[in-house]
Amino acid sequence: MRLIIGNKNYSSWSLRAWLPLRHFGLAFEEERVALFEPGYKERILKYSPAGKVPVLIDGEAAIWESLAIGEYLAETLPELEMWPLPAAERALARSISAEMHAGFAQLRTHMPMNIRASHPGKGRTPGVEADIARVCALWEQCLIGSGGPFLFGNFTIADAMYAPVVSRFITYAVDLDARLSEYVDRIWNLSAMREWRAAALAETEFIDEAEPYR
Ligand SMILES: N[C@@H](CCC(=O)N[C@@H](CS)C(=O)NCC(=O)O)C(=O)O
Repeated sequence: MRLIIGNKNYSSWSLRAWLPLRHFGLAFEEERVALFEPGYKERILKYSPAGKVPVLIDGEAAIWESLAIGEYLAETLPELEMWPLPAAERALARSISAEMHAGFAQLRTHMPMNIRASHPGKGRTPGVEADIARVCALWEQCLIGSGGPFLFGNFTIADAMYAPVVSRFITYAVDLDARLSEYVDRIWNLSAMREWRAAALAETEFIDEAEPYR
């Protein structure tokens, strides 16, 4: 498999696809396309007519959209149990993953993922506060329901979908109760997440559109 991704510092959608591949120890090559650099769009369009990253290539198949990539991995590698097994939990995991994929626009706009940066307290508009409250409520619901340590017990695609929110909560220093802050630490310190973060810190590109605060 080959995964086409963007800058590790900024590309939250790329992280959502990359994290399960690495966390579950799957063999894949990665191709990093530095977004908004000359020729970047043509490089992505070679793989996907949607022109966005991530894109997963597996033989003849090209899969784009982070959640569709997660679904493809879960379906082709069922033994890895990337979704919870009980149908009701699986439905909840898919619901919150779809909610992330389609929503939280305020959080995504005003608190963009930026692993290298530290912006405590920035971007806290009323809409962002509402998005943060919703994320916290659904994390609490899942962690209490499953008993942890991840949203559905073991690490699933749902955790991957929220990993960039974990990163945002750290960059923008969002206060959390003890249960949620333990969850944030757990995701942040996964070995796959550490690897992604180290690569992000080594990047040097500065994308103006993703940097409202410097
Ligand atoms: N809904 C898509 C979003 C993909 C997306 O917006 N990717 C951004 C990078 S994080 C991108 O490719 N931006 C470059 C562009 O829009 O030209 C997914 O889940 O994969």
